[in-house]
Amino acid sequence: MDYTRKGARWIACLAVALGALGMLGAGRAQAASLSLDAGGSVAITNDASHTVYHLTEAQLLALPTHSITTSTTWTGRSTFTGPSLADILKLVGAKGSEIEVHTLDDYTETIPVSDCDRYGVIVAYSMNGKRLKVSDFGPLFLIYPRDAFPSELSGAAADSKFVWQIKGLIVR
Ligand SMILES: Nc1nc2c(c(=O)[nH]1)N[C@H]1C(S)=C(S)[C@@H](COP(=O)(O)O)O[C@H]1N2
Ligand SMILES: [Mo]
Repeated sequence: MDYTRKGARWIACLAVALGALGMLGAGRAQAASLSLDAGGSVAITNDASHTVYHLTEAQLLALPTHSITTSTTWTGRSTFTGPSLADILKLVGAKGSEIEVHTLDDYTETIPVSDCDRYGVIVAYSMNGKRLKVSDFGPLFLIYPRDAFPSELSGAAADSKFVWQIKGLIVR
């Protein structure tokens, strides 16, 4: 018996197995699972302290999808897809005129609810058919039809509305 060769083969097998596990782990870490907390002036809550309604990935994916094809300051002309902000607000029974959008990187931007009607704003979870990674504007990215309203939605002030890494909404 050649124990040295057998040992080497065993180590090679182990390395392949560990490599596969590592890739699985990385894949799962990258796959941005979707969730969104809606708080403030909402009609329904489902958390212990009755302050927010936590939308699960399944709920977000079950909402009708809308697509906006536009360029942004960070991305070339692409098709973004996800539920409309209006449908999310309807689902939680939002009663207010402004929405504070909160992100994983602790950025906050306040947008008027009237943007829903005016621009058909969507909360995108995919770009060109691929789910957005946290490292690439995911898991949720507020998208406005910039190319359709260039004068209103271009420039530094408008850029602040394109909020990525969204984790929650507070209705005011
Ligand atoms: N998640 C997240 N989205 C964000 C921001 C942020 O800090 N975090 N900054 C906003 C603001 S104020 C502007 S002007 C642009 C900034 O884009 P930049 O970081 O490429 O300059 O993105 C907007 N979206
Ligand atoms: Mo900004």
